[in-house]
Amino acid sequence: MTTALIVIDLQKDFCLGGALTVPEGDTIVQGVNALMAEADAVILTQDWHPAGHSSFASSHEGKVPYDLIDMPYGPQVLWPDHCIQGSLGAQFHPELQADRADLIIRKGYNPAIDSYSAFFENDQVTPTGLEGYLRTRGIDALVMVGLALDFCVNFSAVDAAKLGFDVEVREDLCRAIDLDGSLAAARDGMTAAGVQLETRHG
Ligand code: VGL
Ligand code: ZN
Repeated sequence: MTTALIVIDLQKDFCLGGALTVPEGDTIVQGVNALMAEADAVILTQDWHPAGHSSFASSHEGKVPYDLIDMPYGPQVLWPDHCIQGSLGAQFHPELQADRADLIIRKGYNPAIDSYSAFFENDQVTPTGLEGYLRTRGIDALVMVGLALDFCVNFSAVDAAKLGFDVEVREDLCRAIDLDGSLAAARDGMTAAGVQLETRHG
């Protein structure tokens, strides 16, 4: 098998002091760097929203972060403004060895649709192009790490499994937001989709 390491959204805004801090997000960086050495390919995803993005609570009158709204494509959690294109918060964690990446895939750039998954926007049909990249490189197995386990890692892993890739999520190299039981639901959904949840220490 040819294996790609997919590092999801290891960006400043999801780490300590960021706009949408994932608890302990910083603590996975060194372990992720170490895994890069073992992979046939290294791919980073980068959450990359235009200002005023429809997933921001600030774009909806009377709404606050973590409210849930109905979008034309389904329910959507509203977030604090985060990962705005070109902003400091959208940059990768400074200790992440981003220079090791073969590909950086950006997502969430469509003002009207959020994109948790590295493969499809939240309408679940608009592709990001990552599937074609992986297939044309002959990559058939994916190891996923990053932030947040219950949102972007979850959606990316489930989509990848549905597309037929062999998918392992290294839970020890992920951290979760855990909103209203989202972590337990994500674990169940990933397992049901055939994603292998792995934890390794040391
Ligand atoms: C993410 C919420 C909003 C993530 C991105 O990377 O999990 N979560 N945008
Ligand atoms: Zn986002």
